[in-house]
Amino acid sequence: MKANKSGSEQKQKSESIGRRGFLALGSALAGSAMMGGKAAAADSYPPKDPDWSLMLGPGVVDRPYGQPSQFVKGVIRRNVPWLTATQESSVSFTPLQDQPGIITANGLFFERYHGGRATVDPAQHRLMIHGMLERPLLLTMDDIRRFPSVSRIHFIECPANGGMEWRAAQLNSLQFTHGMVSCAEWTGVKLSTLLDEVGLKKDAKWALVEGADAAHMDRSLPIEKCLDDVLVVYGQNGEALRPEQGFPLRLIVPGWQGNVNIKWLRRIQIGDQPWFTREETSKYTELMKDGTVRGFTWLIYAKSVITFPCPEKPLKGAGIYEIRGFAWSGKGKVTHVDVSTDGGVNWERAKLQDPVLPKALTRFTHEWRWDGKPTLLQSRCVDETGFVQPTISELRAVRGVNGIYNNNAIQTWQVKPDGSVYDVQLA
Ligand SMILES: Nc1nc2c(c(=O)[nH]1)N[C@H]1C(S)=C(S)[C@@H](COP(=O)(O)O)O[C@H]1N2
Ligand SMILES: [Mo]
Repeated sequence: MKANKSGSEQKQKSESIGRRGFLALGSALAGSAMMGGKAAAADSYPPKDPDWSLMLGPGVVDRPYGQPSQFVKGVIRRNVPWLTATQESSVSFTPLQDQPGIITANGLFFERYHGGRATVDPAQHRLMIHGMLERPLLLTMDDIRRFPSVSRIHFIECPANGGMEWRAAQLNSLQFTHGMVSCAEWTGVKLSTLLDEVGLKKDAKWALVEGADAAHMDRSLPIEKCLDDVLVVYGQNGEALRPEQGFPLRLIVPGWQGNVNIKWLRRIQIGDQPWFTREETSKYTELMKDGTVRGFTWLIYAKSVITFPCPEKPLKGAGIYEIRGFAWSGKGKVTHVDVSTDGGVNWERAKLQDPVLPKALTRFTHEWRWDGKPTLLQSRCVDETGFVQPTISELRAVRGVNGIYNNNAIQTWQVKPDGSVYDVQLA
């Protein structure tokens, strides 16, 4: 890049200059690798033929079920050992720092169990629909597959995502601060289709949905939501639902807290009032600043996070980078994401990458020239209802710090001169 361009000219042409800058960086890195300790590896660089191109590889069905490359190690779900007393009532986190697109690989989808991962035989599994309706039903998996089907891409986020960061930044890791969100393409039946089949009675206002795991996890859902976009799914990203996600059948409640997305779904009871189950009294309520408790806080509000750079993915020297991240909202589509490279003083509009889908992870990118100085990176999501992702101070002013759930605060990553990145909070 020429050094003698005026500031305004550089700004106008930042797109094209940026692109050339990226390329220059690429060749510089290759050059330094050749001169460094990796000289031997240069024997395999083009135009020479590397060893692996001089012999046949394993043939088809060498691995009847595919796996990631043996060189992709460490891209795995992880847990925080001190967080829970047992592994059966616990959570593992998605490595968002290594997720390139909006779909989470099935093997990396975060897990949240209240009673461990149930092993359910699909031939023995039944879904019972009963209560205030005309025709109660006991459905087999074959029955469920005969109904008209739909496929939708939606995130699931546990509202405890970020719950360890209410008082202070304490986990120096994107995987642990944000990895309780994942996104998949789900295939199954609209719950409204099933409810149409059973015929709701006039006073039907609520549904109790219950799982077949040891926790028998159950939640009350308002009938309006059930008739809107709730799905009963058996397919996940091109294959059967994974056991971790509730094989053979789970509920998807788009944009609502993870815990209402009941896995190993076995029962739907229709009634005229909520059940006030353990999960909506003792659990999944929020202790507010004034000592009152909020319940039935179902919605996931607008949220975003920068996934590159992040603590797991530091910067390698000053230069041009593409800041990358995900944004999502339980209210609908993400309309824009702003990025700040100076701790929230100035904001620039990031690019949203297709597809931009309602209640799905949405990818954003932003070109940035890092001057090598310490700085603070942030992203801020705005959804189609105009809701703006808040700062942690704004959230604390309303909710205090007693709660665990629904921390959708703007994340701040501190970049140090050596390129390392830290989880911090601004006062
Ligand atoms: N039956 C049953 N359903 C359940 C749970 C459970 O423990 N049992 N956990 C809930 C919680 S708290 C969350 S956040 C989501 C997590 O879904 P995932 O494990 O597929 O990521 O499932 C929900 N559905
Ligand atoms: Mo959850």
